[in-house]
Amino acid sequence: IDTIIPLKSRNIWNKHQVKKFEDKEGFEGRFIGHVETTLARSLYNCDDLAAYESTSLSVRDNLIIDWNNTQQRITARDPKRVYYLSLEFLMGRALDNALINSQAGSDEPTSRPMVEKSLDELGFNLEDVLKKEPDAALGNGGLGRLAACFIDSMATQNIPAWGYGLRYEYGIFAQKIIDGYQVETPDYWLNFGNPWEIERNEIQVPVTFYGYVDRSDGESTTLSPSDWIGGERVLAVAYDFPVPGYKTSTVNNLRLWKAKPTTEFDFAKFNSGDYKNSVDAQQRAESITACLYPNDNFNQGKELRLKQQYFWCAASLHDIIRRFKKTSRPWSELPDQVAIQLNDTHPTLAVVELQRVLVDLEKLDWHKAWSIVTATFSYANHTVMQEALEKWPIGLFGHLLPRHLEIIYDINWFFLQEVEKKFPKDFDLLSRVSIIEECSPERQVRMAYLAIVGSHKVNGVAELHSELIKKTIFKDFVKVYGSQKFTNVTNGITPRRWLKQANPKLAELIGKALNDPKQNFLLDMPKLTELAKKADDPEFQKAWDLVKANNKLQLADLIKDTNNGVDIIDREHIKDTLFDIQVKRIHEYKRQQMNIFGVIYRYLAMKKMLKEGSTIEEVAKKYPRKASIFGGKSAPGYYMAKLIIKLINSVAEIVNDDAEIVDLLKVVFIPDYNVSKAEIIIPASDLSEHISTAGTEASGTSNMKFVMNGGLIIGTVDGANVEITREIGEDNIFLFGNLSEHVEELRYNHQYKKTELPPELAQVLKSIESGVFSPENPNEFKPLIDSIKSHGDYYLVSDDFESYVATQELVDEVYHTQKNDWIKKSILSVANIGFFSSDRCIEEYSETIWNVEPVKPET
Ligand code: GL7
Repeated sequence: IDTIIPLKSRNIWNKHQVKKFEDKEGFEGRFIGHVETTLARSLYNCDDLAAYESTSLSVRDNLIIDWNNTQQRITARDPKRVYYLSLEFLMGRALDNALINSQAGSDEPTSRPMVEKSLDELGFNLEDVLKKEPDAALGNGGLGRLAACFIDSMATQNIPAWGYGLRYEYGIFAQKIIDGYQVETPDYWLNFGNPWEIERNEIQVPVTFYGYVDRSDGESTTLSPSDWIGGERVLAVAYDFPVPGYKTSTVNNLRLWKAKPTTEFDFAKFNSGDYKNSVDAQQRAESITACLYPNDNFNQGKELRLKQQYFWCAASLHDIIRRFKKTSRPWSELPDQVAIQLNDTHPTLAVVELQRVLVDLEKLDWHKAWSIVTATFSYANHTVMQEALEKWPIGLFGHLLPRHLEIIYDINWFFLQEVEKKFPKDFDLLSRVSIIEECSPERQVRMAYLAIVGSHKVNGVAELHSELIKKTIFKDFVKVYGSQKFTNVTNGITPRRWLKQANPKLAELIGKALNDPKQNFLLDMPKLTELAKKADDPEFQKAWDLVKANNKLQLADLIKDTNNGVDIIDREHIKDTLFDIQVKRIHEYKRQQMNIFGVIYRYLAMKKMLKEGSTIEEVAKKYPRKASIFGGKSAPGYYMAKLIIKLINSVAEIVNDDAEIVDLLKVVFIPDYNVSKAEIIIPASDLSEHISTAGTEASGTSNMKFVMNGGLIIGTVDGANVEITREIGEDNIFLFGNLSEHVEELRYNHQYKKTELPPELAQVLKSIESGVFSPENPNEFKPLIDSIKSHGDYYLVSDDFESYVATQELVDEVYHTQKNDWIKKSILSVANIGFFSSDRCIEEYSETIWNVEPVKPET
């Protein structure tokens, strides 16, 4: 490239080389420059919002310089790259993270303290400025947040990687609680613009839908190059988000696509005065990237969702292929240069699209093309729940993507032949593994099967989960392919956001204890094991406890803010109030209902003691101070989950107002749980609940976040809880409940045998039925009760309730009578949580699945 640019021009560019700011002076110059020119504001009207925007733009300038260098370095070295395709990236806020991850100047490990000082001198408080940023909430829950943690780790480890997703105009809805009910309001997060995105109007990819396949020549078959004559055409415009690594100048890219209409405008309609219809196409195009589907672990099967998926896959693949083609390598080398990771089945159409591009456009032989495709893709499964598995009715599918459906039929045809060769005449097996499900009223495409057949590796997200998929939903594929195709990569979380950013005081304390004031342990989390030496040190325990108490005060502030200024938590007793927290999507399988039943049980028992003449001190001895804190969104159409939210709020109302129990028990529902609230909530937990029915939670990642922040866990033997226990030791976790291998039998018993409710639960359900928590409408919660009593108790609340309650009593005892022991458990847990850094995940994916290596910046 250098030789094409004339020397004169190069000299001018070099003379004006854009430089990063390195110190306070430099930052201030940038800041004021952006206020006055980019924002067209001034000293006299620079408010917190302007300060946020200007700080972001200034920090972004630095990132973009590093971003350019990173991309040039990668282009020059031309290594194998990873593309992480995810429909969700739950990023949260960007500014604080960028300040922590980026270095400016040489002596500070991050640019944060310097910027904080500068802003202070300019008359702003960094914390207030940070709060001006809306969360980028382009995801539902764990799956989307995992993608965000992974791209942080990929940048930190200098992996040449890009994320690809959609730029939703509206992220996950904002949750309001009105009269105890969830009410959804739109999340128009781009209201004030977004300083973190770079609109790339020069990158527009046409994407086609509908239409038909033209085979009028009569010669070709579905296996030979075919002409797809599309109907609707839209454009995908790229928006880039810089992703900075920690303590490295690598800045990777997250590219999100926005749909916009082509300029082909219906002039005939416009001229005939039919203005409304002439802009219809325009509106239809934009609707593709308007909204994130707000379902977690649930497949709704809407055409617009399939459209989103194809739009995103087609645009991303086009981009990936364009980049590959620049290197003029033969197609056979694509898998040596490109690894594409499918985050769940949502991007599985990319498999079909690549086959289409290779066969129809590049004219490769079908089988050559297919071996390139399967060597390029890998697929991560994130759930075993039937209702979450994606299936598309072939009518809908073939209408939207006629050529892709043909290709799927052919992929299936060759796959089934392979199976038939290995297992002749096993027609049952053939129908079980077929990518097309023969079912009434209509046949369906099974996306998970397509993803398996189209990938060279398939992984689950925790050991238990990876074993379960081999034994249940993908059992037949293990038979067909052998078990080598299936592997495990246990999830992880980024310690930069979930320790340093969320809990700076704890990170500092750890840094001191490890003799690592620059906090290099954040890049090498297994180093935390050294902390174990301090677990018995009374001074250290005291400092540890103080950090926790301060975090609890901050959470008390948040609770006050989000509950109309009412101070629910008693600050005087913050240290001896156990903060028991369950924050995650509301779902029957996650069993928030069991948690609130436990709270009711406790409340009833306290009332009973008082009634029978015990003093409040005696009650306090048996049931010491506790705050039961909940948070999480329900899918808007999920009736039972919404009823659980209402029950929690109804219980809160009764319990919190009950003067008789004088603050011994408080119940809180924090509305609109999101990433930035999680950063306040998680560091404040003494105990957190991960109590899914065994075998239902693939991994969970908040369990890791809580432990990394010194909280203990009450949990079932499910998902990553199993490995957390192995790492931190079973003395440091409160496990209870039935094991996954017994779930099937227990469910069977509920269906076909008479089962009794345990008395503890019977009592709780009776109080709900009698209207204690809904005096105006005692029937309000009947569906919740019926699901346990009459509809087979699918989530096995009645089977686990006794051991849950008993384990909670053990928790009380340790927390309130052996506090030093509790703190010791907390320290030991943090000491052994290093395995769950997402850096370790990315290493595993890089080595065992993607076969990529870091490209380090020159130092
Ligand atoms: C999930 C799982 O439910 C969750 O257990 C897991 O931690 C997460 C990331 O692997 O993926 N699967 C899923 O469909 N959603 C999840 O959060 C929405």
